[in-house]
Amino acid sequence: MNATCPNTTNVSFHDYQPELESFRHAVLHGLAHEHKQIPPKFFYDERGSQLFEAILEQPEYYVPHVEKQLYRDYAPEIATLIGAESVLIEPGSGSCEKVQLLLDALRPAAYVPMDISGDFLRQSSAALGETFPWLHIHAACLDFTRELKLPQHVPQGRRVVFIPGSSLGNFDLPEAQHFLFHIAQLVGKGGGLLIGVDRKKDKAVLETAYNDAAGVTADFNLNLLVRINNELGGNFDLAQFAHYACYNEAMGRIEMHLTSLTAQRVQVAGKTFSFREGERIHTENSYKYHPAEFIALASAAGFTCEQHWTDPANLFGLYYCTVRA
Ligand code: AVI
Repeated sequence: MNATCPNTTNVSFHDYQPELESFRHAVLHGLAHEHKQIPPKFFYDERGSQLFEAILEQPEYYVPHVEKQLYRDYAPEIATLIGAESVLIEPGSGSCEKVQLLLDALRPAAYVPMDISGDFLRQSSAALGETFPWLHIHAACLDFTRELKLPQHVPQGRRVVFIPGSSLGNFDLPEAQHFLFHIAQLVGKGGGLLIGVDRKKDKAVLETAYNDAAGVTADFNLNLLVRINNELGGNFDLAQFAHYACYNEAMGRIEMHLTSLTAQRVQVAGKTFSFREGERIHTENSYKYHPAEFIALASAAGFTCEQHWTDPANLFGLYYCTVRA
């Protein structure tokens, strides 16, 4: 279904009606597992999205500040590498905030934001279309982890996928490999990938970033239980669970969990789940990559790294890769 957003003629909206994985199914299945787990995509209800925006403002969570500075510093160089009149594609575009730091330098022929949340995508694309009236926006509402396709009538030009925010880190390694492979297929030979990926670093810096002093990341994590209580008739007592985030050095990832502070039983959707004291629900992994590790991962998916940039403290990596001929 195609429609043009009401107030902006430079924005078209394409709804591929993504199937939403049932929260109920994921929770009942995940809590019945020997190692209790709930996928991180369920963090993002309205309150969860607001809390995530607040995480981005926390001084300890260096990712957005450092990454944005890289775009400010290197936008002209990035634009020279990508070339004019490209088609810039952003899976999981959210608020379309970071791309705005590149658009004036890049002047793409079209921008294709993709998001699973139709309402959010409509709002952010319309706002972007007003700020950049010259930009042709073809918004696609889809689940990019299941299908990665471009709307019809997207102009010709080098296709470049843009993935900021280290979102790749939330995929396990085989999923990350798979995702990069699909991106290579979408952009084709000579097509590009501009991607921000968080780097491995001192454990204390990483753990501080996911345990901010204001407790916003803790609230974000615990909000999952609030969601279960509200949407699935759960009776989690939030005072009996605690946010836990640690760096698993062997796996190269930050892990987030919710720890049961006592032995207890909890009801969800009419089913009972028992927790031992100290038992955890695993809620998120955030993988970190040394530049050589990311470059090898991208290479296995068919990409050559043309250029990479980092900040003076080597916290974050930004990579521009192209698909090998
Ligand atoms: C969305 N994603 C890249 C964030 C991360 O760092 O893995 C999610 C996040 N979780 C806690 N803080 C931020």
